[in-house]
Amino acid sequence: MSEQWQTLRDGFLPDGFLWGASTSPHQTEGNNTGSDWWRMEHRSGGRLQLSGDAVDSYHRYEEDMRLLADAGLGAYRFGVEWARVEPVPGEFSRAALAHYRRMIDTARRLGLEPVVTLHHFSSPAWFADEGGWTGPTAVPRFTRYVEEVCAILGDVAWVVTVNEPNILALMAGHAKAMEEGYEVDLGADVRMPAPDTGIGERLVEAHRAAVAVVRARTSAKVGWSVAQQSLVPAPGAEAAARCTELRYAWEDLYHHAARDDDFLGVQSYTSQTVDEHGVVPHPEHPDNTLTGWAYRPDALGIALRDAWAATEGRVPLLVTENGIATADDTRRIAYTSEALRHLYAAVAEGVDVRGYLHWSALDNYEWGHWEPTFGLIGVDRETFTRTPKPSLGWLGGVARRGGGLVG
Ligand code: IFM
Repeated sequence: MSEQWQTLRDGFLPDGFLWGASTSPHQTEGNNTGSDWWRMEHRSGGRLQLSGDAVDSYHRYEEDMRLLADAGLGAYRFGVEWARVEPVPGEFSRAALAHYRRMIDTARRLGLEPVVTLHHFSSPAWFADEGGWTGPTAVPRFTRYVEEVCAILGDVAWVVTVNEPNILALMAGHAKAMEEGYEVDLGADVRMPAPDTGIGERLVEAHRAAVAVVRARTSAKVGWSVAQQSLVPAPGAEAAARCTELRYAWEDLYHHAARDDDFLGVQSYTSQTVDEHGVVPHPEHPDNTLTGWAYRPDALGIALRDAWAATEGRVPLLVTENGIATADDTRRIAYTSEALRHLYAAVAEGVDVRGYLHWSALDNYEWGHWEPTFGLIGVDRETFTRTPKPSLGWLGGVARRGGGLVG
């Protein structure tokens, strides 16, 4: 790809383009003891590593934010943890809400635009006991929680209702299958079944209810964020037909539901081929990342174009996650600069992209595992000392140059 993006022309990216990084509560806060994920970790018989203290961001969020701001970034995406806000059905914790309000205020004071996620994979354990996303109370329970959180979101500009509803649908499907006694293998080397569209439709219902509440009670732009698969058909009509079918279950169901939203969050890591049998597992390759995914920085360009087409070019896109699990920070910089080149190429074609939030601000708990490290900042899990990696300074420099890739 050409070097034309090293210095960007003024006005190439929209005014107010957000440059930042993302986290989620369960992966960083620590001791999320009331959540379904905490319980699942402890019941997994060692299959899942424990989140424990995570990286103690519940107490150290100011330090995390300051590192991002000092590096030159201007936005921080973080989440509100439902299990803390509503520890018992119908009982809301004023102290937990005040905590998240302090996070919003701290971000603003440090010059970071807060992007707030209302649900990022984890739910209260009691919600799981009521049947979770497939149970009868899912939509009213979630809506009620969102109403309470809106009390602290009045001046927040960006709200994500549900993080990766397509992966949440997949997880809810797996949880149901496990309850019914089936073995579930989530490895990168297996042919994954597509998310259950019935569960997806339930999540669409919850999202729509949440959007209505957020719009009625705040001035925020509201949307949700989809885990883009960047599926590409293998040659042949059968593979093309299968790809269209799978694209619906994996992402278009969620894109179509976003057509009237204020923005759509795009989350991209890799791309996969679809053949007539389904999504082809990532082939073994020395370049594969620590999550076993193929090294595909070009996936971001595919993801942005797919999301733009599926929302009929009428919903602005915000990259709410993009990154790589690697222990080699030089690789993180290489991956991210290549991904940004693909983002710029999509913008040059007319795709409306409003920001880039890297996953992740910190090395954190990768849903059952600690080994895949996505962070711009390393964390010593004994002392919780934060060590910024060169990639943090590099991305901050890109932000300061308005997207220019070279200093
Ligand atoms: O860590 C996750 C995040 O919680 C959701 N999107 C993908 C990331 C990397 O797997």
